[in-house]
Amino acid sequence: MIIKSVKARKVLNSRKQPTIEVTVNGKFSAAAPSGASTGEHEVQAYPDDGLDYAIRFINEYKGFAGLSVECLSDLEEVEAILPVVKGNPMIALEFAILKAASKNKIWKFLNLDASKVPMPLGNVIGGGAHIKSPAKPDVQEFLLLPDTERFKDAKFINEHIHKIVGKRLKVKSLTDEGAWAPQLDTTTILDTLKEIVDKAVKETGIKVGIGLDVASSSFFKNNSYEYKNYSKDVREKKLIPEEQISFMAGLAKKYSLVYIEDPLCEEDFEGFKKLKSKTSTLVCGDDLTTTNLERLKMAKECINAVIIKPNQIGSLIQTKQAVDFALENGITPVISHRSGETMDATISHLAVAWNIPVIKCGIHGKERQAKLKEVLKIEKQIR
Ligand code: 2PG
Ligand code: MG
Repeated sequence: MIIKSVKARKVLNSRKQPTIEVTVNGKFSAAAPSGASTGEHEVQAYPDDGLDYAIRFINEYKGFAGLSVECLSDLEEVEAILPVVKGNPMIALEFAILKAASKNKIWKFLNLDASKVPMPLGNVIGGGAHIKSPAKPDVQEFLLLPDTERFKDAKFINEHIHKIVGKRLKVKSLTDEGAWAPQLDTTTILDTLKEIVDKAVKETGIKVGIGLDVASSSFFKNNSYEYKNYSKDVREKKLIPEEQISFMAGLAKKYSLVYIEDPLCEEDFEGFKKLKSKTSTLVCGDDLTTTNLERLKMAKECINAVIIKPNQIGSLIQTKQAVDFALENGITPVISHRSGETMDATISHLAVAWNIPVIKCGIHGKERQAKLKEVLKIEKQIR
């Protein structure tokens, strides 16, 4: 595919915040998502001069026309010309180029032999940085991870449990990612969720486990984890790192958690390692690793799963390197949406093309459904 034209413009994401959309060759468009609980080590989302500058730069740049893109590594040339618009603009641009090069079949363009679709890790209840209520849960996300043969069944069970949880908790408000936002503490939520999940598994015969994204850096202050909604009886509680590790290991055991993301703060590699040795659940880095190969290398012995968010590193080439490193080292890569999302479903294609076994993309809301439905569509093309 030869690039003929590239146009950028401002659009709104699911949080109604401005983001960048790039269109290549007139009809292949992609937009970048953005996070609320961003890691310290993520690349800057926009250049110092801001989103408008990045849009102007892309629109005025004359060097795209004539570039040929036949495989992923051809994007190296694009990344080399545009170091000034790293972060979100680069990701929107690279996604749009891949769409144009593949005529919207990115998975096939990147990997003709792809044969597996990922399992959806879906957010059913949330708190933390994703809502504003005072009595919100400290933990940012309570997640569901099915284990099924067909994606259809996995999508179904997540949506089924999401509906039951809404009715049971009698909440109307949702987090940015379409998860229920009750005013409850972590263990009360886990008690209820476990009961609902166990019943649903029994009734449907579909396997699904509970996970957490603790996003603990957001409440780690002065060397302790400052809970504001610790348990039914104790509101405020400070845990030092050793206590946080025991608390997390205890939750993993009591609720048979299958996945814990960012249980410790983003600098505590040793803490992750200790927790990993105490539990058989997936211990996942997100703010810890920020899709950065160097940090992933540092975390190699400390985690057995890693979040992959292309806009954390602002380069698809480097994103792929992180995925490959994870796969080669027995670390489960989990490709992920951001809390501020768009209708773009490129991550669904990357999951399939790059053999990523899990996609974290929410359950409820049109931006989350767009990604789930895209996986369903790809599953039909593969089988
Ligand atoms: C996370 C993400 C997505 P954000 O922490 O994993 O769920 O949140 O996009 O706000 O960083
Ligand atoms: Mg996270």
